[in-house]
Amino acid sequence: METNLSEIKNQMNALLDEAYAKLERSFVTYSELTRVVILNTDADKEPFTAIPVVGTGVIGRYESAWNDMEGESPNIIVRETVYKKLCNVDKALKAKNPNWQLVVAYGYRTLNIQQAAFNRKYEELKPKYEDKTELREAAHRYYAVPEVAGHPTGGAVDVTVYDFAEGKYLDFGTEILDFSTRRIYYGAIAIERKYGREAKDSEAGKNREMLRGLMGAEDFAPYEGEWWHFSYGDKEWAYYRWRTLARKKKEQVQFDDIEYLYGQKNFADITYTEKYKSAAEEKVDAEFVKFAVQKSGRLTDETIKLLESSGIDVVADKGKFFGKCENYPLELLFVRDDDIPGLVASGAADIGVVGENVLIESRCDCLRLLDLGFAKCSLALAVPTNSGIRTAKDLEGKKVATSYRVTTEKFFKDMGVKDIKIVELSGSVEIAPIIGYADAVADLVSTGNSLRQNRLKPLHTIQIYQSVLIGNDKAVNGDKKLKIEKLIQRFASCIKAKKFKSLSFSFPTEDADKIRGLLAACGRVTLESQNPAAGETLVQFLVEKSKLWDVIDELKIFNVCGIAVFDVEGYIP
Ligand code: PRT
Ligand code: ZN
Repeated sequence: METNLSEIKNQMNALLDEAYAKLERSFVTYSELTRVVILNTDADKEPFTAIPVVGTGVIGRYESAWNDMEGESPNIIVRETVYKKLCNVDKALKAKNPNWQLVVAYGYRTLNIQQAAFNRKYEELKPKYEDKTELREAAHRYYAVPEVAGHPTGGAVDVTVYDFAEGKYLDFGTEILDFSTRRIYYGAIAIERKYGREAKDSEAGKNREMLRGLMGAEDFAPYEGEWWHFSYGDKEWAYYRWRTLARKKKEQVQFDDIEYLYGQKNFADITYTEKYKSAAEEKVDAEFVKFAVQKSGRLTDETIKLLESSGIDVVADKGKFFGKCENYPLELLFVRDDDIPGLVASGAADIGVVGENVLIESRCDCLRLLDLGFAKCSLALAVPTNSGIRTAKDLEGKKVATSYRVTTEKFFKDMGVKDIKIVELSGSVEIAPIIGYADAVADLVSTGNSLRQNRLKPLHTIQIYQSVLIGNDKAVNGDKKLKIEKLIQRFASCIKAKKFKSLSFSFPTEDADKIRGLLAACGRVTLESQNPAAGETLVQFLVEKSKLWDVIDELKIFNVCGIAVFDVEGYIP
C-alpha cells in the first residue's frame, strides 16, 4: 500500500491537538477559582509601587507589541511585596548570568480594563462555543474573569528575561504575550518535543524551567497557560498553594482552608493572612520521605516493583541519583547498597532497602521496619572440595576470606574456634583459596553455582538473609511518621498478596456445606454470592500459593469446574 503523506500529517495533527486539549484541561479553571474564598478581610493596606523603567535591576517595560489594552497607564505597578520578590528573582538571575535582567511586561491592571479585555475575548470566541460555561472558561484562559483575575490584585506579573550581552530577550519558545500560538502553554515544549517539532535540548524548554524555578523560589505561583505569568497572593496563587499542599499532604484539604491575598479595586483591599506566610519558610524537602534505593544491583528492580505495586509511580531514571514519585511524597536517592545503612542512620535518608547482611555488617543504628522477602541468600562457610577440612573447628589457625568480617568473626567466636585469621576481600571472594590467599571463604550464596564453579563445598550456613526496609528513628517516629507508616502498610499488603492466589468458581448450592468446609480449612473466602435460580453459589477464595494445586485437586473431587485463578495485587486483612 502506498503511504499517504498528507494522511500521516493529518493523523499527527490530530494527535497534537489531542495532547494540547489534554494540557488545556489541566489549567486552573474559572469555576475552580470561584471556590477560593476570602477568610481574612482585614486589609493590610499594602501600598503599590511602580517598577523603574530603566536601571540595572528588575525593570518594568511596556513594548507596544505587548500592550493591546486601552487606557493603560505608562507605569507598571505591583504590590510592594511582589516588587521585593521580583528584585530577588533578578538577583538570582544575575547570579546565573550578570548580563541578564528581569523585565516585567505587565503588572496591575484595573478592573475596568480587565473586564473590557475579557468581554472582547468572550465575544470573539462566542461563535465557537454553544455551551455558555465552556465559552466562559475558554475566554478565561486568555483574560481571566475579573472576579478571579490576578492582574487587578497587583499580585500577578508577566515577566521575561533580557540579555544585555546579546541585545535580545532569551528564547522562551514564543514572544511574551503572543496569544496567536498554543506554544505559549508552559507544557507545550514537551508536547512539541514528543512530536519531533522541537529539538530535544532546545533553549526554550530550559529557559522556561529556569524562570519558573526562580519565580517559584520566591513563592510565586505559575500559570500553566502562559509561560510568563506568575502571581503571588491572588486567587490563582491561593489555589495553586492549596493544590500543591493537598498533593503533598495526600489528604483532603477543605476549600475554605484556602487563604490568600486578594484585592480587587485598590491596594487597601488586599488581605493578608498569617497561615501561609510562614509556609514560604516551610522546608519543602522536609515534606518528602527520602528513600535510599540501590542504584543498580540485585535490589533495584524489586524495590521499584514494590513501589509500583503499592500504587506509587516512579518517575526516575535509574542512571540518575535522584528520583521522584508521581503520587506519593517520596524522593528516591540512588546509591550503592553498602552506603544505605550509613545514610539512613545519619538521617541523610529517612528509609532505605538493603540486604540484612549489609545492615548487620555496617553495625549502623537503624530501625528494621519490614522484611521484604526478596534477594534471599545466605552466608556460607566453604572450603575447596579437595581439602581435608570437615568442620569449622578444623579451621583453627587458618585463614578465612570474606567481605563480612563482623558476622564471620562472631560465628567463629560462637563456635568456640580460636585463632582464625580473617582476610577481607570486597569482591571475588570465591577465588581466594585457588590463588592461595585463604584456606576457606565465608561468602554469600543463592543458587550455589558460584561455589561449584570455583570447586568449593559448603561446610556451614552462617546466617540466612533477605532484603529489609530500614528507617531512621527520628524520621519514623517524628514528623514523617504518618507517611512512612502508610508506606509500610502498603508494602506489607503487597508482600502478603504475593503469597496468595485468588480462585473464583461456582458450584451447586446443595454441595455448599462440604465445599465451605474444605475452603475454611485451607484459605479465606472473600466473596460468596448465591444464584438461587440456577441453584448455584459463586465464591472468590484466597489461598496460599503453596496450597493452590492441592485445593484445586480437592475441588475437582467435588466436581467443581471452571475454576479461574488470579494474581492478587494487594491483601488488606
Ligand atoms: O554496587 P553495589 O555495592 O550497590 O552492589 P553489590 O555488588 O554490593 O550488591 P549486589 O547487587 O550484588 O547484591 C545486593 C544484595 O543482594 C546483597 O547485599 C545480598 O543481600 C543480596 N543477594 C542475594 C546477593 C546474592 N543473592 C548473591 N548471590 N548478593 C550477592 N550474591 C553473589 C554471591 O556472593 C556470589 O558471588 O552472587 C554471586 C552468585 O551467587 P550464586 O550462589 O547464585 O552462584
Ligand atoms: Zn499575566
